[in-house]
Amino acid sequence: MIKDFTKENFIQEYEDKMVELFGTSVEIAHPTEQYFVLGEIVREYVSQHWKESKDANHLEQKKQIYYFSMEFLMGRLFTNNLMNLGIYDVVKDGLDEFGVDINQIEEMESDAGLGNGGLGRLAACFLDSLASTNYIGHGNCIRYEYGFFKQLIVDNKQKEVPDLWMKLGNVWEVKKPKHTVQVSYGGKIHQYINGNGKVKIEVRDAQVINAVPYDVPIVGYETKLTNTLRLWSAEPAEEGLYKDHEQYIKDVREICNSLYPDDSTQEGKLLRIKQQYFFVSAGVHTIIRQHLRNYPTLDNLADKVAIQLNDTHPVLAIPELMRILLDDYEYEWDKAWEITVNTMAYTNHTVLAEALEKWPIDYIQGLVPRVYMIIQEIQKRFEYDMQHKYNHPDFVSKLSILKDGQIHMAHLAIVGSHSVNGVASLHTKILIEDVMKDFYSIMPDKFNNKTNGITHRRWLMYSNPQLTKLLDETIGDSWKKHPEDLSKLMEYVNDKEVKDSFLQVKQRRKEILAAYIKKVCNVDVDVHSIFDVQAKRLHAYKRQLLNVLHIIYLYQKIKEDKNYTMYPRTFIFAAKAAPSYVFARKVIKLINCLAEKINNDPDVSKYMKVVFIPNYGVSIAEILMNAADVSEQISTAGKEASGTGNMKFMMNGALTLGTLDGANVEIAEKVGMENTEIFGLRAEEVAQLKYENDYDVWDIYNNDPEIKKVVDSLMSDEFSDIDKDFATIYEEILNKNDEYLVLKDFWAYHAAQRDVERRYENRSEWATMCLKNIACSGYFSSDRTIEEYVRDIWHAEKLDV
Ligand code: HBZ
Repeated sequence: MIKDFTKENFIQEYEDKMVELFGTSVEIAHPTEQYFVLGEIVREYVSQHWKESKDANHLEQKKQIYYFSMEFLMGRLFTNNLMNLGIYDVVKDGLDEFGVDINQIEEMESDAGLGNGGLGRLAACFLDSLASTNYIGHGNCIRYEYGFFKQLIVDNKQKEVPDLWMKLGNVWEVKKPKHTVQVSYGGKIHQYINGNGKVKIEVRDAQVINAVPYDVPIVGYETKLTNTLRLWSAEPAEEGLYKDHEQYIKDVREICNSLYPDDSTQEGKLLRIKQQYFFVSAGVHTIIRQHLRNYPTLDNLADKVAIQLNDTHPVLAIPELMRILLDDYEYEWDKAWEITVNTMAYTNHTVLAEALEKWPIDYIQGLVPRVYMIIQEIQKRFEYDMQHKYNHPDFVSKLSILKDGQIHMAHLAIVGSHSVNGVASLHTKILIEDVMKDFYSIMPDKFNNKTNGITHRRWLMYSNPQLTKLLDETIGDSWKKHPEDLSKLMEYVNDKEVKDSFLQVKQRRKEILAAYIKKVCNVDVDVHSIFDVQAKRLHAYKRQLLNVLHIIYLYQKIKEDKNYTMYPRTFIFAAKAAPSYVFARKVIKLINCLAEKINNDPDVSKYMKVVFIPNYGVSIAEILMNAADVSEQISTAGKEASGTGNMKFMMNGALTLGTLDGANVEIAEKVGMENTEIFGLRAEEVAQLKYENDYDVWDIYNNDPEIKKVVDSLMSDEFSDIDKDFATIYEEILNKNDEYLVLKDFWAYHAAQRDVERRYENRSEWATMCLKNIACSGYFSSDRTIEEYVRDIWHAEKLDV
């Protein structure tokens, strides 16, 4: 709680600020004015902490952690910041006095949607946990003008429109022009011998672009420590304007225009690399500048700085740091390499071959020629070393960074970092035993697991105040600082009163979600039905299709058999598809078509409704996850690196209906298999099937009339006015031999769904099971994950502000 932040002081300040900024009085101010005034006041308070944090940081000279990520899916910051500062209630009461509803102000804020999905949200959770556990952790990213697209559903199809997240400005950011750095592209390499007889390398005639930082304060929970998320924006540099200034301005503009411009084309790829180099180069420059302000040398950089690379997107940081050490600070290669490797650590988030980044050599060479020279040198030395040690050309070639005209970014990341981690234990096992086994065999010590986590503050305390209250009343509030204390709830899992209260809380959350569904989808859902939620990016391996085909199966059953009954269920989906991903878009259309058909058919809609909530993002997740009874985590085993949605559902008392994939494995371990609904092939079985080529989808299709009927419905006009509208999906299953084993797992999934119904009917046991899930979810707080990164990789110390 901030000293002197009383209701009276707040009211006075609010009135004064309103006059100062807008020359109006609170009573007649527009909601946007209310929003800005409140933002301004809160930012001023935060700034005081920010300053004190920077002072303390400067004085203590603790190790600095930098999280380099092309994405930070922050969501809204208002509630989070007010709550973390401990001033939410004072502000709410103060606003009440003016007749201003705090919720209305909260709703004004746009989600900072600077990310695609799990990887970006993980970065945001990590920032919250770093500050809340008292570590200095800076985020480094791009200030995208437009975040991830806004999804509309028009004629049952996904339509993308730009996400104007900054249309009202961004109350949290502070522009810091004095910390501008320059980033160079292209140019010609020039080598010469300097006065000391040393070979010097310079890039001449490069295109220079200014990188201007915007800093966003990251407020920790019940601590003064306030960290910084630095978002880089591109601006023209004076000297860049001298030739072809129109083209130059265009080049500058496009860098920060939007998140992941389509990279299926050459221009898309080039732009993507430009973006990556932009924030990485700016970030590394700043780190060096900052370090040299505190120390006379860069020799101790790795002792004082840890850079975590969130997937391969920021991996150019490795050759960039080398470049600066070699060219600007005249380090010898070996010393520069030692510093670089000891500073860098890499997190992998996928085992899907198509998602592992590879860039054409000539693109990188053209865009950043000196960086490319360094990558070549890294490759040459690494190859020499390996050849020397193993004398096995085939083996060495498998490890190559440069291969087939491409740069394998993951290989560069592994070679250039001292730590490589997966994000759940199964995922790390697959990296070690399969995807990266050759690297593991020669550098086993680098590899480690860091199971993901989520901030229990945003995902439980703030988004589910009803459950928070129940927990506080039952087990006290130590879990807020020490999430592992949620385990105290184990004592109450059979307590009738607690169970009833939990069911009431869940009911309330379902009503809140139902009201939202009514508002945005105009569908009435039964709050006594089972809320079954699948919310995540749309991708074949996540198998939304399995869920959808099962709904078609139920639909057909109900239609053909008058006696077929089932426990009422609301199937809720939320997902964005990559704009160029044809199959994923079709699945979205299929879900929406099914919803239309089913919800309007009285025979069927008495048993089930289907809802597709558009524009899934952080704010929607905040009302969706905690209203779920069933959490669908049904990826093909071995494909989902971790998942983090699964943890949010669990923490809010939903049953995981899932395969043994990603972090589901650890969820099942912690809470016990009997408190989950696990089904389907295991990762080893999937691997075995593929390895032995022992699966033929046509066997199932031809011999199982019920499945055939479901699949054939995709080729009829049953769910769409357009004939064979879903042929793409049909072909995806049958012509690609059911790559993600949807049909193979179909009956196991159906049996699991039947079992869910059976269990749900026993309300008392269901409540016990949900409470056990909550009690065992403390492990999945990102506070725990951060402590593990600190212990094993970063070796940083806490800062006392
Ligand atoms: O990272 C996700 C994983 O799929 C998920 O299992 C895991 O829980 C999460 C956090 O570790 N991966 C992503 O979100 N990946 C991307 O969004 C991505 C974005 C651009 C790319 C590749 C992947 O070029």
